[in-house]
Amino acid sequence: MITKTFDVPRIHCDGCVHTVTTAVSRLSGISKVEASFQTKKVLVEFNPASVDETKIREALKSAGYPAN
Ligand SMILES: [Cu+2]
Repeated sequence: MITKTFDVPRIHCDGCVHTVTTAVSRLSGISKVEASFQTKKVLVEFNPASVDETKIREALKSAGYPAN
């Protein structure tokens, strides 16, 4: 497993946290998603054999929350 933290400045409330968590969790190979509106960060634990950073960034972007 790889753990990676993304900076996602558009996260500003629990609704955003829910949207982002759902969008990333939908990908296969994701074992943990922890989003926070206080820090505007999304921690993702994933299996690099199934998914990669690019796919996670695409999922965030298409949900309306592009990562820096
Ligand atoms: Cu929000």
